[in-house]
Amino acid sequence: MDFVSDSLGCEHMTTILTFGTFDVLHVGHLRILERAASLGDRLAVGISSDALNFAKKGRLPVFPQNERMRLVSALRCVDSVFLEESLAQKRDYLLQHAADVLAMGDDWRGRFDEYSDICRVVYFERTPSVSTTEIIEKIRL
Ligand code: C2G
Repeated sequence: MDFVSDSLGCEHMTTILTFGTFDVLHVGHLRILERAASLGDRLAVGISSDALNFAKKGRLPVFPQNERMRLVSALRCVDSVFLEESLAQKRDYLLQHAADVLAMGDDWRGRFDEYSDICRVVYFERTPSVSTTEIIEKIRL
């Protein structure tokens, strides 16, 4: 258990938040979720909606949002999942979940530093040699 003290000196459970599409779930996804979970007591995961993905990447994910949410929420290291509908709402999501830590892969390094006024921001090294895009290409061949 990892407790932190609030301004009154009371201890509370630490909440970690992370975000991602988690399409075609693979070991790189599992590793970042496990490392994020190890930073505190509870891990909540914002799963990018299908619409957000379409806006960001110009294509829909292979697995629809409800299936991606079910898969991620079934992992032992994950306590809860919610739908991330807009990148611009990140601050609201962090506040709603009372996040102590925001954890992301280092492909996002620096991009979320602006939230360090409300939580600790941690970037983990991406797992090399595995990506959803490469898996999709391999299956297509
Ligand atoms: N990841 C990793 N190693 C890989 C692949 C992914 O550590 N080989 C991490 C990414 O760095 C990210 C998380 O797994 O932190 C989810 O990756 P994606 O599903 O690709 O997420 P993305 O589409 O980048 O969405 O608001 C932020 C977005 O929702 C992130």
